[in-house]
Amino acid sequence: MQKDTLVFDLIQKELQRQRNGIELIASENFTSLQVMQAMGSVPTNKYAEGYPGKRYYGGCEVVDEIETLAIDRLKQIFNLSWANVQPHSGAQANGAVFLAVMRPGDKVLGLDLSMGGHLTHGSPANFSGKTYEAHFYGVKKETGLVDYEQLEAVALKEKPRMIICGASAYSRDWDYKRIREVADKIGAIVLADIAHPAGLIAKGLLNDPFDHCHIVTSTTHKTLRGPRGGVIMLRHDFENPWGIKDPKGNTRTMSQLLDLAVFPGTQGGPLEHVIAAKAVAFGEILSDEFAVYGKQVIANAQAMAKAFVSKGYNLISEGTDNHLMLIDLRNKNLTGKKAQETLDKAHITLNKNAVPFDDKSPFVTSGIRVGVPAVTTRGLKEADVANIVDLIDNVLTNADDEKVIAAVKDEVKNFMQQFPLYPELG
Ligand code: DSN
Repeated sequence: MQKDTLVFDLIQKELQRQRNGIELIASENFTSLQVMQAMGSVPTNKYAEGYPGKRYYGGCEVVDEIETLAIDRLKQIFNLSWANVQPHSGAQANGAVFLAVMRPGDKVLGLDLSMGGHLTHGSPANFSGKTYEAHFYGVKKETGLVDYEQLEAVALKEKPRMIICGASAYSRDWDYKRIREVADKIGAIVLADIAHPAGLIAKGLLNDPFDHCHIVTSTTHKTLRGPRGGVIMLRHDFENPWGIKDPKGNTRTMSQLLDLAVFPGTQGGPLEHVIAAKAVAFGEILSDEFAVYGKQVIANAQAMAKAFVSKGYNLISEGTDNHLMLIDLRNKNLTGKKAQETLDKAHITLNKNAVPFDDKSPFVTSGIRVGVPAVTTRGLKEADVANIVDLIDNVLTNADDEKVIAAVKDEVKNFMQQFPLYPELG
């Protein structure tokens, strides 16, 4: 068959875009070449509904080994008793947790999307807000920090079956112990969605949620630097508090409920080529090199935050503990939309983002979210990210000057040539 040049030319074009630009979307990263090679490999041809040793198809002996390796490595990273590596995404992982823990109409309590939360934590636009009764906590206006008093007050009033912690746009660490104490007062399950900071938690650089939160989910492609996908994890398995039994009358444990909720509950055949790539990424995370990466992510984020503050940018919570920062642009007379679009022209990629108590719509927003996992993978250090802040500031203070923007675009391309991306791909 002829090579599909139309598609492969576009893939080549995307490689050049990634090489020539500065990638600051907080949820993106660059996988290793071997993670990508595993993704583009023959397990994609295999149907394997079920779990290792218990499949609905023949010929699963090799993918059983692949999936078992991925599970074992993930268990080693986070010191787990059980893990499911089949969720196709973080949203699928959260969907399966809802199915395992909640019944339609049950109450859930999550961080409000407009305060940094996630769609799957109860947003009315998402299955989680349509199927369940969602309640929210936020951040404090004065500090930008999670309002744990509000969380507790809403939890005690509404008595949700599940409390979710975790965020998409929150730059500070979480007090998981405190959330569990609230949950224990009302018998709620705590789900920690660590999709954003998982790679930093993996190396002990942020608080560990696993002893306090009953269930933990994550994506695998953000700070974990693996293929796009999701996982569900338990450090401690436990009997389901609702006494749900199997047909033989045995009480199902939470791990069994979660396995059933992924397959057959919400997914069919697992993507074994992606699971192979997850196994590769998990192997990389177990290395000492990954700890060096994690520390550099935090050092870069802090250097970048400091550089923004020195140029008069208003950071929510005035800084960061993790890999990202959220910037309120109202004192710069810019919307998030305008900033994103203008920076895009200079090949600096980030996303507009609502800031807490935003007065603009989610399509416009007053802020931008900036993250460093991808540029850190490319080898940038503190001085380099401070230089990026200079470039961003130049674009944003000359947002209607096409000449300045074009000059910055050239500077960006030259600057990033010092940090080769996938040189093996030619
Ligand atoms: N889209 C992800 C992010 O950018 O944070 C969340 O799902």
